[in-house]
Amino acid sequence: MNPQNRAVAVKEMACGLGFHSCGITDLSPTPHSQQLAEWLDSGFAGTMAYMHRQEPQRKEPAGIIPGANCAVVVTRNYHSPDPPSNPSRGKVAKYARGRDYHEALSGPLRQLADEVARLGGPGTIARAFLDAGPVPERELAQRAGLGWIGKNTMLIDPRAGSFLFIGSVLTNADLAVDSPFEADRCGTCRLCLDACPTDAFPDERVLDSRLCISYLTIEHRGEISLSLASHMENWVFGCDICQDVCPWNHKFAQPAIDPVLEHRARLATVDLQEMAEISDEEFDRRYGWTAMERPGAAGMRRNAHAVLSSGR
Ligand code: B12
Ligand code: SF4
Ligand code: SF4
Repeated sequence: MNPQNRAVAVKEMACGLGFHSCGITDLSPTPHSQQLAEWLDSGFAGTMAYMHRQEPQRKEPAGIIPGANCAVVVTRNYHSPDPPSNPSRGKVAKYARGRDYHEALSGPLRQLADEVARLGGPGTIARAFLDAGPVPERELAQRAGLGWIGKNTMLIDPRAGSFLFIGSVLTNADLAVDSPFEADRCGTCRLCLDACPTDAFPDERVLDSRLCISYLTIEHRGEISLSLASHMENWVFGCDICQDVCPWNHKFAQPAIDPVLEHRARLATVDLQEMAEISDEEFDRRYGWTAMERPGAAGMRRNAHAVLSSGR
């Protein structure tokens, strides 16, 4: 099989495994390493120390897996319709309304990696990644032709919007690469920048995590200051505002009907009072299988308290 046919076979497999799109790129150094360095130097990673540790590999992704020189990048739709808003309930970001995505997508991604290894022949390296590890996922997705980086920093697919997970398989298989997605389809729009309730965008395509509700409710340890809590707009886990306002999502995002992600409508919101008082055992029983396990019971009690005490 030649590299073109091999790439077609990989993409067919990705489609059969339920991925929305698949593109292939090489692992040459990122042309945006300066943006990453400036972001880290400005302190915009907050307490996410791993982002500093991973800097060299994110800038030179060929160093992630010795021998791998190519990335098969896939996206998976996780869009989920929002229930009517209710002031007594806290909002959960769309990506977390089902089984923890790291776990849910590890099976299909491993199957894709196995197929890449099979097509590459004996001695082929093929390692799957999703969100964990030093892979500059949005950067590689853009280079693999899957979409552009919006002013809200999200990868946006012109046919599906931005409610997409990004996964990748790093490999040394000989695969034909795709052209990057060069266009910037944001134009003069700046709806996301203006809608952010905490003013977390110091500039277009630059996010100060320390001000982002997603960071505060998921990654941050310790209390959430009252000045930020008062802008949380009932989000208790993650935040979708800068995507919800995006015209590309209004026009093209479709609810994911994906048995692998196991979305449940009841997980879209939580009772704030109940969450503020939930026991560790009850939390594990109800939410232990979801991405809310990352902040855990203590983190989610803190988030609910922050929203309740903010005088919404
Ligand atoms: C750290 C992190 C966060 C942090 C910081 C986010 C940020 N914008 O940097 C916090 C906790 C705030 C966060 C929040 C969310 N995250 Co997050 N996060 C990550 C993680 C682990 C690293 C991101 C990163 O490298 N940040 C550093 C900055 C400097 O990098 P960057 O914004 O990605 O920019 C790079 C490129 O875009 C490029 N670049 C910069 N400017 C330009 C300009 C052009 C023209 C081009 C082409 C490229 C380019 O250079 C940069 C350096 O490589 C990735 C997974 C991964 N392994 O990469 C997930 C990831 C980005 N997160 C994801 C998601 C889903 C979210 C949330 C939507 C979750 C939620 N609902 O609450 C929010 C979205 C908030 C937002 N607007 O970004 C998805 C995004 C999928 C997509 N369609 O883009 C990822 C890819 C995880 C995954 N595998 O699916 N996240
Ligand atoms: S996720 Fe929410 S808080 Fe974070 S940048 Fe987007 S709108 Fe602002
Ligand atoms: S809201 Fe507008 S500026 Fe922001 S990402 Fe979408 S199209 Fe781009």
